Amino acid sequence: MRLLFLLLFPVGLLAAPANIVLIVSDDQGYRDLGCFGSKEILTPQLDRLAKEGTKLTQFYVTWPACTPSRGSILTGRYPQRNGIYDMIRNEAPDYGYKYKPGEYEATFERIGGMDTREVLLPELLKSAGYVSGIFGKWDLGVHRRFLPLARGFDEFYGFVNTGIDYYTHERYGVPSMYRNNKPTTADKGTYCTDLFEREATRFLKTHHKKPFFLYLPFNAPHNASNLNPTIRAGAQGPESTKKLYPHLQAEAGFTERKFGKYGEKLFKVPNRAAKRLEYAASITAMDAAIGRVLDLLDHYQVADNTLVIFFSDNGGGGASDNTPLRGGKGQMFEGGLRVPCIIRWPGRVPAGKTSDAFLTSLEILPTLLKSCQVNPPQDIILDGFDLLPVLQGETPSARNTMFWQRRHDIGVRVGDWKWVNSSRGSGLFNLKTDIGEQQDLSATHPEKLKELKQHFARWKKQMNAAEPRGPFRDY
Ligand SMILES: [Ca+2]
Repeated sequence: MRLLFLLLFPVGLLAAPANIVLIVSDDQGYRDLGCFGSKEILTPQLDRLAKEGTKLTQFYVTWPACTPSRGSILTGRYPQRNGIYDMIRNEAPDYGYKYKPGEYEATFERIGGMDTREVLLPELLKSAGYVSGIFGKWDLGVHRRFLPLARGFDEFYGFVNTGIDYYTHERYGVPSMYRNNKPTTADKGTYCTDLFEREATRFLKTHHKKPFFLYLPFNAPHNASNLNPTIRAGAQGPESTKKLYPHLQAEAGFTERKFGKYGEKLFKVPNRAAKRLEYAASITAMDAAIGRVLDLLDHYQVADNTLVIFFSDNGGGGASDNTPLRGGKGQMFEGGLRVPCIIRWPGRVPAGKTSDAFLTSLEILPTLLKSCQVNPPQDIILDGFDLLPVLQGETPSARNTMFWQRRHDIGVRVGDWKWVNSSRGSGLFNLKTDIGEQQDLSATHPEKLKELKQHFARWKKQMNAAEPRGPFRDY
């Protein structure tokens, strides 16, 4: 019977390995998409993606800020397991210090990186004949042995550090844009979202006939990493999309304020409306770029065989809206960790549905390996599972626990219960009845609190026993 079936239908049509387009935005708020309830931010293309796919409302990342979250996406492992459990960044520019070039080269931002013993997703896909490209934010190390081409990617155009000015592509005055293994300033002055779109569409034109992995981590709507406090106070949007927000343009202006780290000096900085305007415009520009990538998948008639995943690398900061979640970027409350996520795979993932299953970015790598018909490596512990059967309604989510640690801040979710122990606030919350984490139930539910603490202790023990991985582990 099977033989007859194979004779009647070309094997390729039965189950071709999927193409992947993985789109990650940077610091986008939980509500900062039309399809996640924003009445203000214009995201027609992401809304289209949600209409054609499934929207995930309880999807978490592994860390409330950039670098470790991105490390987990590509390794499928907790930050504490793969060794990147803090930022690869220098704090000194935050305090107004400007590095001399030679001095900067020896700082952690320039020498830190994802442990080379970690196996990243594109490396696994390579064995199955995939071509992989990354266009946008790398954030996992600058030395050649850490750069995308050493980690399985075939092409790279983007910035190596954790944030840049959208136009100069500099990080606190230092050029950060690379093409493959070499720094480049060839496109200085051009809005970077346009450049990532240019490279992504070029990649698709060249490679749409092969199985491909297109990783598109935009920097939008992250703050510009500029030494000038007026610029660095927020994102940067192009004029073309700013004009779509006339109410914010009308209110945009400046205000004067001090920055503790810059001393007593008064700085003229954008007011709330001006910051929101830049932020909103940067999202809408990214949305348009995403639309052109989706159009190209249609044009090449590969959309039906392409798994498109979108989510934000962590919760929204500054000018974002994380409603109804508490807190934001950097925090252990839901606003820092729960992010908007959309998954589209025509015919495989239900269209126009919303899933409230408990899922995380640890599920991304196993899902992609399964979709690409690549066996997971046997000697590596992965922390997630294939989430497609959950979206297909075949099985409930296998995830019942999730753990977060950022320095001394801790977050634990077990079932509907969440325990937060952090410098920004603490408590035991029932997310089922209190999504905003307003009511601390630790006094009335001491047994539940004890149970969550025990879960955390077991996880911590497991992470401490994991293979030693750099650069943060104390070994
Ligand atoms: Ca981020």
